[in-house]
Amino acid sequence: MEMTEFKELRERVILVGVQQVAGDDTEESVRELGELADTAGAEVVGQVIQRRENIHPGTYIGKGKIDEVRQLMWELDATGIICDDELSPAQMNNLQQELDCKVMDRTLLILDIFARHAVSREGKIQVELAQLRYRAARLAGLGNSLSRLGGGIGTRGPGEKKLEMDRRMIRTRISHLKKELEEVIRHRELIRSQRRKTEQKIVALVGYTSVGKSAIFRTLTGADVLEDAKLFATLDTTTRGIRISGSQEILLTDTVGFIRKLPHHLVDAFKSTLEEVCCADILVHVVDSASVQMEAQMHVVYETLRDLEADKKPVITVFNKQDLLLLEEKHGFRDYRAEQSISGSAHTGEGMEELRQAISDLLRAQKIYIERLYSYDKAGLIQLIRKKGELLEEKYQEDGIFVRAYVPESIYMSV
Ligand SMILES: Nc1nc2c(ncn2[C@@H]2O[C@H](COP(=O)(O)OP(=O)(O)OP(=O)(O)O)[C@@H](O)[C@H]2O)c(=O)[nH]1
Ligand SMILES: [Mg+2]
Repeated sequence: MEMTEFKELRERVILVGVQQVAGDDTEESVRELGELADTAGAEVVGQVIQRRENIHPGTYIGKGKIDEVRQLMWELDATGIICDDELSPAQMNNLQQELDCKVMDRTLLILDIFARHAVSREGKIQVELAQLRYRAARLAGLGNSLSRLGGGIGTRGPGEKKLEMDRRMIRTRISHLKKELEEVIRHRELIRSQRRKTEQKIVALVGYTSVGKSAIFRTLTGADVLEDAKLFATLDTTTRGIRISGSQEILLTDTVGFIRKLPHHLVDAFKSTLEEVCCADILVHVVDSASVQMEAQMHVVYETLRDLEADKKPVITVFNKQDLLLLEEKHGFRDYRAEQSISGSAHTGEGMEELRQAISDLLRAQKIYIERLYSYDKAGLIQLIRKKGELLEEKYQEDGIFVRAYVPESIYMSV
């Protein structure tokens, strides 16, 4: 089937969720789904949450609820629904038949947002692959659903490219993308091994989405990375070398925000963008201290870090957005899982110097302090210290060069 250009109508959607346990986080999850829909450019016109013990295997929600949704769609003039969990191909098909409208789910929505935010070649390939796999499994139901509006959520590929719908084309495209991905990964490995040789320390900013990681990255680097109120503004890790204090240099890397209920095959697809987290020496956990969901979000972050097997790394937690708090709310922010807690604001700059200092101190703790006198014919060793360690002082004396420095363990024995 050929996709032609359509003018994009603003979709009017109803959110549909299932609460399996009373008092669980379904409501918060559906609220977040609404934000995701907004990020994807749709208008949320209503919401339906069904309490039932199990998700209906055939239609996601029960028969009675379907009737209720159908009625609501009509009343609110909605163009589609978005379910808060990933629908099976059968559920998508059945709902589509029952409701005769565009049926979407959380995964389709997240993929759509990812598609528009992916920046790097690798990010784009990963997103397109995930989209095509999702699509290939649901071609029948999804095909009807997507042709209904001609465009909108679910039809956008990386770089606003329209997606093709034909099964055979999908297969060819997938195998092509896989080859390209291998190539990109090989290249990245190369760069990474070079980076390891120079012993540069890597500090990664992690945290829930929209907490201000990119804002802090910007403040620390002066770099122009995308900072956006929309969810998932950062899809690819961005890495910059910065001087953290004195002659101490680090690679600072910004990462994509974590989120609850990120579908598992997506976690896999995007692990590569989070690999920076796995090879980091220090994690800076950014928290939105103005959010009522702060604790829950921190929990999701630590769970995700455990999934990534990065939960043993030293953490500095920054309680960001302090500027949004009233004076009496600014008290005792402390994360007991972290080496250090800092209250700050990327916007006012509060706490940023403290953060630099904390990173610097932690890195120093991982290095060994030396005070030595080198004869002039050993000057080459000082060059090595300068390159791999942190030279604090060098004094040219009659009897040689006096050096104070922090050196990494790897060269401690040889200098
Ligand atoms: N008031 C206030 N707003 C902030 C602060 N830091 C970030 N923001 C705002 O919070 C929103 C999200 O900031 P980002 O830096 O894009 O958040 P992020 O954590 O990088 O988000 P993702 O990349 O989507 O994971 C933006 O609208 C920022 O302007 C802060 O210290 N104070
Ligand atoms: Mg960001």
